[in-house]
Amino acid sequence: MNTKWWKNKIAYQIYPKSFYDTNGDGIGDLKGITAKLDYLKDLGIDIVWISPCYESPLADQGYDISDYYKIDPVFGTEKDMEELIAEAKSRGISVLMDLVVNHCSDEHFWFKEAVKDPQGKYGKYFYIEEGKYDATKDEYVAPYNWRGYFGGYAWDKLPGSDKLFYLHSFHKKQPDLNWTNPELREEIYTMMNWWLDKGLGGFRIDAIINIKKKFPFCDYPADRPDGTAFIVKMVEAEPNISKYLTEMRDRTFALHDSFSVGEVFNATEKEMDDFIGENGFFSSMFDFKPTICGGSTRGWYFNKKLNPDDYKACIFATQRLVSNMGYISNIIENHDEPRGVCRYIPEGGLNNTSKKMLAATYFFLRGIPFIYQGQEIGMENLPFESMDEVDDVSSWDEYEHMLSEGCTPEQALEGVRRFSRDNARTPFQWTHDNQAGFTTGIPWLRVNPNYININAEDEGKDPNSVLNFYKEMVRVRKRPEYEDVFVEALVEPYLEEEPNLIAYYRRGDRHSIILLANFSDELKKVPIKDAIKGILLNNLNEEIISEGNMELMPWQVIVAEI
Ligand code: TEU
Ligand code: CA
Repeated sequence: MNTKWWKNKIAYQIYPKSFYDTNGDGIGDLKGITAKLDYLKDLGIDIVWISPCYESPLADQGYDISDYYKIDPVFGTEKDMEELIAEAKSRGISVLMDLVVNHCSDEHFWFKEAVKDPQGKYGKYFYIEEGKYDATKDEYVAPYNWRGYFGGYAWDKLPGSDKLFYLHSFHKKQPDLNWTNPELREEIYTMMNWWLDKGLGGFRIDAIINIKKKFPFCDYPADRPDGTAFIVKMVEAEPNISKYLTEMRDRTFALHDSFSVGEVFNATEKEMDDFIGENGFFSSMFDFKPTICGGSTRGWYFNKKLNPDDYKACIFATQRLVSNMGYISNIIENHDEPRGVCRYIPEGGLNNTSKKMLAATYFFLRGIPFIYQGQEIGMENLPFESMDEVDDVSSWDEYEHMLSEGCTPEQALEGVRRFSRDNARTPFQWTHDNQAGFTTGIPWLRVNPNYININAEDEGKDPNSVLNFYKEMVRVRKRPEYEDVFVEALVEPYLEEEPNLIAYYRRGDRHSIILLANFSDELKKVPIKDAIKGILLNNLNEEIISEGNMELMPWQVIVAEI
């Protein structure tokens, strides 16, 4: 069974902690999501991915799960989840949960048992190894020099032992699960099917590439003065992940005709087909090319400021690579990234017109468009005033790293302002009332002070708002008679060499379109060879079409039928 029911859908990511709080504790909850389903329906959303809401000590905001079968009380109950799935379904919306199975929490029963008996059944659910004996210190130190995603050694002492270490690619409260163990894999498939049987539409699969490990374990060449090597070097040294992912697909997704979207950073070009081709491991995976672009190993402060041509090169490279082999999922941001409008719109050019332009540019690419909560109202980064306002573990690690690379505290804070994950985690701005209408209490993370101007309620009433532009984009993209062009047709870049212009054709069997986006504050005259049959979308009120040319105003985007 593989009906690809999802290929013409619009998806939306919810970060539950920050979406909508119904009981005044300052933390968003499942009832809050259910309460806002009509808002999502009105926006035209078909698929909702909810970041983790399972039982968790929240060391990494729920990406550390202590019981996969339970909902954390802070978010609600299992019954709330069932209600949410049913209410969504009655509005034609499928719910995806977040599948976090590279690791669990150190407070999970499995890990607690492993600590009690490292040699026993549950010890084999994790990677537990004897440390290296360091004679100068007369103690055991990490067995290998791997550095985790959040900084520091990826190996920590197993509680109660002075010799044994366990592996954690992420936070030390997130021990890696041992995928070589068939018993562990069975547990995971059983759990997935239990949730899928409840009527989930599928899963977003977290950090999945990390389940592959290169054996035998060894040290890797250090890439920081402390002698550590980024753990990704080990992951990338092992080419093969197909055994586990094929098994997972056949034992779970395939049985339910689910939609599955992988968080995959490191797939090579020739692996694309394995991942999202006709018989791929997943239905789709995210395009992270623009996310990764410009990154520096020296830390966020040193990342390149992207210009529109960098962004263009990324999105077109992915479109060429995927072609019609499968469906990529397109994003401008998520809960791990700063707001897309602050990243891809050139400095000084941020306004409602340019926000709409960026939106249309990515939204009409071939693939599944994902909107991250708040993106549709034009939410922006938080202007952090000091590190005291930062909650995220990864931002703290980056901050320290930037200092060690010679940044002043002010420069390191600047890096955090540009890239902190908390930029996208601030509470959703529902209204211009106190705390942006997100909570009646004190929100767990500061509300962006711009909620007075940027909020869903006011934008709903303003025909020229970013929100209403998103609604219009969704309407255009979902017109059933245009499926040949918006779902199937390939993206053909146009005038690719023209600076600050992003333009592409999509030619379907019945309809064809051209998209033109002027990523600059200057007028731009673009030669057009085709007769324009109609304008499907425009972020400004007029279009200037003359003999063989289209004149674009600053930050204008036009989708025209040809
Ligand atoms: O992220 C996986 C990932 O590869 C991270 O390195 C990501 O790039 C990081 O957030 C950068 O700061 C996933 C989740 O999306 C993330 O929220 C979790 O923290 C992580 O897995 C661990 O579960
Ligand atoms: Ca709450």
